[in-house]
Amino acid sequence: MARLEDIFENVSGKDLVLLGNEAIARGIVEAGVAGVFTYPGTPSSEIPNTLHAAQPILKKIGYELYLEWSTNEAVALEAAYGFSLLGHRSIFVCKHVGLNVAADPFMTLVNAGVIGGLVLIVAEDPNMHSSQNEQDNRWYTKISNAPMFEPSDAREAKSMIIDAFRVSEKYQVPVILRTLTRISHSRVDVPLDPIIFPEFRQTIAIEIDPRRFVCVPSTARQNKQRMLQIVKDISNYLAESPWNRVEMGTDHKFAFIACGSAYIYLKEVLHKLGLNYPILKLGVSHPFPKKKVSQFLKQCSTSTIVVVEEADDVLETFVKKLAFETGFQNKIIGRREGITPSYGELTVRKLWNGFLNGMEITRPPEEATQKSSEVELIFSRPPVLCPGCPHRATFFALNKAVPRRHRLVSTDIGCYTLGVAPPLSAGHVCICMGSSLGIASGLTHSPGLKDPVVSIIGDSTFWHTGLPGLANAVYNKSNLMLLVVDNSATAMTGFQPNPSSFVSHSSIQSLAIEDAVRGLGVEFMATIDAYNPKESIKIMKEAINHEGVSVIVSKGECVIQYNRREGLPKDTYYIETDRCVGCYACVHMIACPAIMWSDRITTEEGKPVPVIDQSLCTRCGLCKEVCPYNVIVKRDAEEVIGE
Ligand SMILES: Cc1ncc(C[n+]2csc(CCOP(=O)(O)OP(=O)(O)O)c2C)c(N)n1
Repeated sequence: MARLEDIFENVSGKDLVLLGNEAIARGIVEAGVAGVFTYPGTPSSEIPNTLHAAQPILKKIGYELYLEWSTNEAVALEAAYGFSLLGHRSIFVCKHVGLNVAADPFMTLVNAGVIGGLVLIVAEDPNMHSSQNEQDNRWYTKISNAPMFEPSDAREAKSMIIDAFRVSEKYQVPVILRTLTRISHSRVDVPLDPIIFPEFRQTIAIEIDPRRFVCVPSTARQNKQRMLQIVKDISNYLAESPWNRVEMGTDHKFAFIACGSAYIYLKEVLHKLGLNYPILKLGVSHPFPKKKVSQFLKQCSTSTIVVVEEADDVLETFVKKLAFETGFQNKIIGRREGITPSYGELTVRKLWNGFLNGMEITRPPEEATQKSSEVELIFSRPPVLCPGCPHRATFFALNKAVPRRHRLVSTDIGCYTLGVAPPLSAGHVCICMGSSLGIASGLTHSPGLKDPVVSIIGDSTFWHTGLPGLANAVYNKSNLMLLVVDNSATAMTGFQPNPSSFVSHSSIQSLAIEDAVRGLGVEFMATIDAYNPKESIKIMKEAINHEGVSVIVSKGECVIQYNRREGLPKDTYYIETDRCVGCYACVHMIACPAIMWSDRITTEEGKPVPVIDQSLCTRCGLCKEVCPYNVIVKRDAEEVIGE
């Protein structure tokens, strides 16, 4: 792993092995970006995380970088836009669904255009390793007209950033750079280029012309025309872009058009099969490089054209449309012929199989087939709440206060979504960030509702898109109980701060969720300690019986964040196995991963006894609260581990 000092060293010509997102972070600095605006989301989070950690190093070499974790992606994009209006280069970073949140400002600001360069780095997650959906954001280029760069690997991603800014500034449009999980999360050898120091331009010379930037209908009409002209101009400019290049081949039965990481997989499969066909590799996919593609189609007049891309059949659609318009008669194959999968992540193996099926290529020698199946060795490991997670304690109390069978729970996106699994079973519905309150509110007004409605939201999600839902519930007199599970972190994506986390990334005073709740006119509001279930159960029972919106803020810091800062508590918890009767309440009620079966000890009746794995236990003590026979006791950790 490269050290931050090395990643941001003010040198060029040196090679470093970098994580894709580290390379992108370096590329941002090489492009002289002055402002970074983001809301975290896998697989993009390490880009701002790396830059944030590097801020002191950058400061030492005289590079001033403003970085903020905004409350949500729409706000982040708007802030990045505002920052760039004074002529500075700014970057917006999000995961693919983040662009949905930011879509409203995005769609209009593309037409109004930018002054300083503005690049949107949007990271997609095919196969939904850490996401609620799979979506191909290349469609956004079609509906917005924004140009898009599509790197194949981290090296290209880094180099494309500076070019994306050149296009953005030359044509005064925001530009998207599309990355994918495998680009962001794999390590490659990356050459460092010189760092450009942000020029803080004279703000006086910049004119923010209301006739362009205040998007009332008359302005919007002009802006749309402006944008359409820009698309034409960019198409001409990009026709010669070195990012769209042809690699000639020796065989001509097939010819390939590929983009993104699919290009890398294509190269590997061709290599393994010992094939050598021409490839048109597209690095700037929008505006669709018509001239380049029609030239290629002409050159490959005897070939079947194979389109290889990850996610949807976007490129294939455009190539087929162009072929129709230009009268190109040869076969064009891709998704429909099973070359690439219709959902999930593209892999070398899937492409390999696609070739064998869709292109009728003869089965390769045994050795090569074995190599292509290596990827299958990855185990599937479903995520669970960590040992000691405060959300587990809150859901345990909820189950005691409002029985599972007699409630409807609208949950939200964060670590707490994992509480949906039994035995906690804290969730019936979850769609996207911030949706818990809107859905809960709708449920309460739906005729025939019999059970009380509970909504669950995390602290980061509360600020992200929870507030409008809460205002709506209060205003429309919904009868629901909201549990804000406040762990003082945006934990699921790696502990980025949010407005109410007390571990702030700046000297800014954090905001209180309770103040916001009170400000919205909620009549029943209480704060509980997540690790004090007795008190929590009592308050939850009162809240659920309250007519109208009741809000409980359940506070318990994320145990990983806490233990990293403070270390493990001195005392741990221990099951006195000789007194255990084998009721399994600790197992069945909280399902803590640190509690496991002993392979040696049994009760008098011969039932296996649970034990606490001290290497996993974070010493939260919830199991002690749960045990009806008081056989779980607090003891000095050193003594227990020494036994
Ligand atoms: C629109 C959108 N942006 C970002 C994400 C990524 N994301 C998933 S969970 C999460 C963090 C939620 O934090 P919080 O609500 O505090 O819950 P915690 O994980 O701390 O329990 C984020 C940012 C997403 N799924 N959707």
